[in-house]
Amino acid sequence: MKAAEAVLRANDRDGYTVPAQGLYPFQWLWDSGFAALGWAVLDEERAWLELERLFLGQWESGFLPHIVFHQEDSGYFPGPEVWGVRRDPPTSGITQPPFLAPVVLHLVRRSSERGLERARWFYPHLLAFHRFLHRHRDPGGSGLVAVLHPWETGMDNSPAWDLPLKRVPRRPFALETRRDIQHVPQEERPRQEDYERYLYLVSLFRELGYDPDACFRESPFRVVDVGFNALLLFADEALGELAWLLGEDPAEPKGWFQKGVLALEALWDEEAGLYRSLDLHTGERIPRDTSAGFLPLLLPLSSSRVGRLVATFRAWAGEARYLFPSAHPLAPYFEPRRYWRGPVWAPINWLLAWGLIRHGFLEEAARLREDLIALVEGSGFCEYYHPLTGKGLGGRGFSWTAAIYLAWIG
Ligand code: 9WN
Repeated sequence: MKAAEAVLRANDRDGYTVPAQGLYPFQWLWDSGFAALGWAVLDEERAWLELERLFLGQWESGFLPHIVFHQEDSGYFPGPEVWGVRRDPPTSGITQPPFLAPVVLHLVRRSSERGLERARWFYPHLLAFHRFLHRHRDPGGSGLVAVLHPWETGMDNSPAWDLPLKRVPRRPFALETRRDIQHVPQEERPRQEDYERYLYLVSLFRELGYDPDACFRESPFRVVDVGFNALLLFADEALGELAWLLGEDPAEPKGWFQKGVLALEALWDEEAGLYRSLDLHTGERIPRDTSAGFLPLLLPLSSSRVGRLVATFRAWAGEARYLFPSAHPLAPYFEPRRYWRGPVWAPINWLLAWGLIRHGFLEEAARLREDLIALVEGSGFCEYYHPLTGKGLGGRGFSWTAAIYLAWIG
């Protein structure tokens, strides 16, 4: 507990938490949601502050960027000069999984009347962000939203993006420009080819002035990510509950939630026994099995659907020493050391456990918790872990791993 606290305190930058010193020296959207869960165990006030700092980066349109560059630091690429977003503080121009309303609700539930007062400030800001996503990322009103960049999914080099990324041209740049591989071995990071495509998309959105509708129209990468959508719908549900607690009208978030939960069924793949993401350029589900496909467990599902999903979960569990691998452990694209292509990630364990508990699968949820605790106690607070050996990978002294550990044992 003390060691986890020390990680969060070392990564604290006067009110916001950097994911890891050196590797990620700014504030990231979904990382801050998880960091707040850890801060809540230590210092409730600090948890609220984390989220307030994040909203300093919110745009007038309601859009919430995935990075807020609160201070200068040349240790990360691409930095603010590449994004070219002229704001104070500067930000990136893409978003990340909107995992914030459930965190606010969690903080309200843990705290007293005062928590509800804090939530009152967040409500319109969260509503504006969700409205942005439902309007500009789902212009046809399907109920599900699109992501336009693999970084928006938070699972950057997931095998699920291999096929849709092929449509994205490469924007060659020198390997030395990258900072990540100065901090972490290259075999644990996305490949250079992927980075060149990531950078192409950034320059395209910049040229389009980050106009949301133009970006949606023009992006060669347009995907309905099952993970992003499960988290958005989970957050819509939480937003509806917050509205109710605050005496606001919950109709809008409730409407998004109900429509989205029905629409999500289009992502179910009966043969795989798992949800899969949809490539909007082809209209086809992407034939890759990743941990994101289990995130709909966070939502109300029929018991037969949950039963099948849990059977798939157990099959994966039989193939990995440590849960939960980010890609199918028997698939040809499984790479147990490379980032989102196999390793175990603390926040995903936590989200999956939350979903399993919702549906009464307490044993599976307990295994996710025990495995994460064993990984941390064996290898320290790493960014991710090898699912077969338990070796720690990626950045060290990692905030979300420490925060989830605290939330679980605190
Ligand atoms: C790009 C900060 C972030 C996480 C993402 C993770 C990684 C960034 C990168 O680090 O992405 O946003 O440069 O690799 O994939 O989930 O939020 O921890």
